[in-house]
Amino acid sequence: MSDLPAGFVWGAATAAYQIEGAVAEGGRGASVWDTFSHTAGRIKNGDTGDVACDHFHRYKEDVALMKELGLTAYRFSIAWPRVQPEGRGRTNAAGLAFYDALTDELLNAGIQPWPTLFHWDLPQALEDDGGWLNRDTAHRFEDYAFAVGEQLADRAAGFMTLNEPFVVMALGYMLGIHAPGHQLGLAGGFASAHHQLLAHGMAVRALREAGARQVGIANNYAPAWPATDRDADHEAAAQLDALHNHLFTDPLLRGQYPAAVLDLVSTHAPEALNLIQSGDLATIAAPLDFLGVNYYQPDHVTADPQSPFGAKVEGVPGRERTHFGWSVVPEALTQTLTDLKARYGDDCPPIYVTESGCSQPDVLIDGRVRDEARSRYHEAHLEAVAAAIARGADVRGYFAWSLMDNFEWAEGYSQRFGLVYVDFETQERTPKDSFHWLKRRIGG
Ligand code: NCW
Repeated sequence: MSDLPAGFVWGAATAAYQIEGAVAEGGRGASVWDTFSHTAGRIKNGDTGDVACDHFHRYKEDVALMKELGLTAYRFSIAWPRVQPEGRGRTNAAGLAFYDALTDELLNAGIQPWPTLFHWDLPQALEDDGGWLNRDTAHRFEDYAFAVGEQLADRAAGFMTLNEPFVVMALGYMLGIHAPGHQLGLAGGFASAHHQLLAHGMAVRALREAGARQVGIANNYAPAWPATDRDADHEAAAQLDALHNHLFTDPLLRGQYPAAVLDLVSTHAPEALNLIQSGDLATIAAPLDFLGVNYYQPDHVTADPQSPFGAKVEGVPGRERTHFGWSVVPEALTQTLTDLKARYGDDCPPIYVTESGCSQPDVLIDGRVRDEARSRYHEAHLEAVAAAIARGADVRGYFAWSLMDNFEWAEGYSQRFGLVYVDFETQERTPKDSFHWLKRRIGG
């Protein structure tokens, strides 16, 4: 077991729509995920986030579990439609009050609050006006960020603007697997990317104006590994690498889009490039205090001309798989972290692993969940972080995904990622064996 640096942040992460429930309480407006999950055929077993983990009512119990685990930080997201039910204009005092109370509860438990402003639950009212295809959504996000900043900046340890804008683009706007369910190819994909990036830059500005101390983003990264030595697979991997790993980072840290993405868009959707206005990249490149890295598995890539990405991603042969079918490849986390250092050098801010974890086929038997595979997963990925630090990456913390089992988007409740088991019938929480393992690991 390697040592991690002094002051290393030990966290767990969740997201509002995945845990809160109470979708019609406290003046909350509808989000794209309410609409999507209530559309027949979109979510496995017809599940919705209407109740989820009922965290809105049970947050005190959940914070007590975090304290028991020994966390020093908790990453949660704020539901934009709780704060601005119509996505614009008036703020809803009851919505802000919930996050205020959660923040105080965390601080009283000695846990740093790390809020994310957008973890996919766009107000439906904004989607009705085009969502991330509409440049105005970025301006609306700036207003929302300022409102949250005014409320929480005095107490939040680190703000993240967006969670995984790549996944919103890929699954929400290109493949239609996530809300809002669009299949728009590269033209719509790039529009959603540019407007999310612009929203990020504007929100950084707004958060700083409101007094925020540490501001970053939580991006999703995956090293792109060609499945074979064929040239076509190498080319497809390079293209996916640009879309997945560089599109949402080069503009932030270098103030420019990756050349490979510009080439791709100018070939397949040249009109989308007109969305970039002068000054946008300077806004997007607002200095960051940290970079959040969400990591799950590498992209193991085969060329696929049918895909809007030109690539098909499959598991890595010969490797253990999670219940979701994702490959367990800790050394690809080390590579992710050292690749960031190699590409951006001193322009790369300090890194936090803002998500890492696995779903497992957990069962509760006699009050116990024996999820040894999850403990091994986190242990191996913490070792992977230590290896990256030894190679010069400045990694300052690790947030396990997730604190508790929750609504796993298109998979509904069928994929359990938690350190805490949730019985969705009774809402009873049971710490899994991995919870006890992590508690010992944090305790050193
Ligand atoms: S679905 C997803 N997740 C899971 C989710 O629970 C969490 O909210 C997310 O931040 C666990 O962590 C993230 N990620 C989707 C990765 C899919 C990448 C698809 C690439 C298509 C080319």
